Amino acid sequence: MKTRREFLKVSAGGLLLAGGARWSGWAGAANELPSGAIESGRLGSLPGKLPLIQKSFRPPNFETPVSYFNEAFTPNNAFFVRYHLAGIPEAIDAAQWRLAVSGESVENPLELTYENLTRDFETVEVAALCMCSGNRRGFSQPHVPGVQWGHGAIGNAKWRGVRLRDVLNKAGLKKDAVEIVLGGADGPVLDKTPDFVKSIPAWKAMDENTLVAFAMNGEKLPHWNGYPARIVVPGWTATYWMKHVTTISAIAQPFKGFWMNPAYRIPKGKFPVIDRFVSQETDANTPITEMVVNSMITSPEGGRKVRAGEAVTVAGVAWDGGYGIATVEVSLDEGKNWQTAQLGADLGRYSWRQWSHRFTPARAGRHTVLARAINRVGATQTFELIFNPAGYHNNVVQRIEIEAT
Ligand SMILES: Nc1nc2c(c(=O)[nH]1)N[C@H]1C(S)=C(S)[C@@H](COP(=O)(O)O)O[C@H]1N2
Ligand SMILES: [Mo]
Repeated sequence: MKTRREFLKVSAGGLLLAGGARWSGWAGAANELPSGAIESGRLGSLPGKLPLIQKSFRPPNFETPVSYFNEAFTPNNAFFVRYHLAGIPEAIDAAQWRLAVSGESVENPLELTYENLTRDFETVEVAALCMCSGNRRGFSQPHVPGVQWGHGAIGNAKWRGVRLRDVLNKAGLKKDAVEIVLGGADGPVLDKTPDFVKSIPAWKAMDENTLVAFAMNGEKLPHWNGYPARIVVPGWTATYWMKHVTTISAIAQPFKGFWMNPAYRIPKGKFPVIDRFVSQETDANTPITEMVVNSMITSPEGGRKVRAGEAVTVAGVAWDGGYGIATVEVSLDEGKNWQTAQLGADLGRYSWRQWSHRFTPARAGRHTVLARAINRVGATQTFELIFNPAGYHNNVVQRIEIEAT
């Protein structure tokens, strides 16, 4: 089998941009976050992407300006980008790419070409939200280390690919498989840095919605979102959604690696999550699994001026780990009374759900709008941050202020 270095050219600096980075200046008011955060941030761009809010350049971490979330599906060229390591192939030739399926818990190790992957299995499509575990980490109080994400380390897309289950079955998955280990084509620049390798429980890998995806919103995956193929784990935070996936390995014991432990852990019992990752649990903590119920106000932008006596539409999106959104409620009086918002089309239980609410500010002055989602298993958002050292699962109720004149 070829090593990944043989078929992937890795640029020494990690990222290679002709002529260097292109700065597009500073984000203006149009990119202000709805919570009124001071988070305007610098816009930067990656080849093939529109200007996005740049959190770091090496490795590339870019978030999507909230205005794009007024669309049900996030455009590929505005979709956020998150990498841990700077050794990212500058381009991958799908004809040279191989996906190795191996491990002690498969009967027949396989190596798939791009053609095998796209032609030898049934193709399916799932609408699913891809959200970084650390989305909104920048709002953590006290501050915690890590990429200081605002609201934009999230995006909704239609993922097309094949079921990971079908690929594993083709390799003859054995009953003793406990975890499926996923590796990608990017790697560390320094030998000391642990390679980004993740595992998921065998049961989640065998879920019919877990995919090896090769298309996103009807197009090939953008390079920065995992071309030519990535893992899609609907309902679970994106840390498991391995990009440029090259290895899938089934093992009969828990996988030990830095990115599974100590990284990506949450304290046990603090969050209302149902999915467990039992083989990785310790007495104190557990790997992050599904997303908690959450929502975001996407328009109008905070601080907007409106006319007293004229109707305004507040809109946004709501999501959870796949149980489905039951209701979104809006409060115009700091949470004393709540009105039911109108829900948009149900695009599938792993997609986010759009919502909107029309109201008329009767008097001039400041109006505060709060929004909260409730899912079909009765979970809702919190008003106080549930603090945790990595800044995960921030589902604090969002608010915007509107000035009526
Ligand atoms: N190969 C590879 N896959 C990866 C990562 C990475 O660093 N390398 N980061 C993961 C994390 S933490 C996130 S949030 C998502 C981000 O997906 P995106 O860059 O397509 O938005 O990719 C996941 N898959
Ligand atoms: Mo992430």
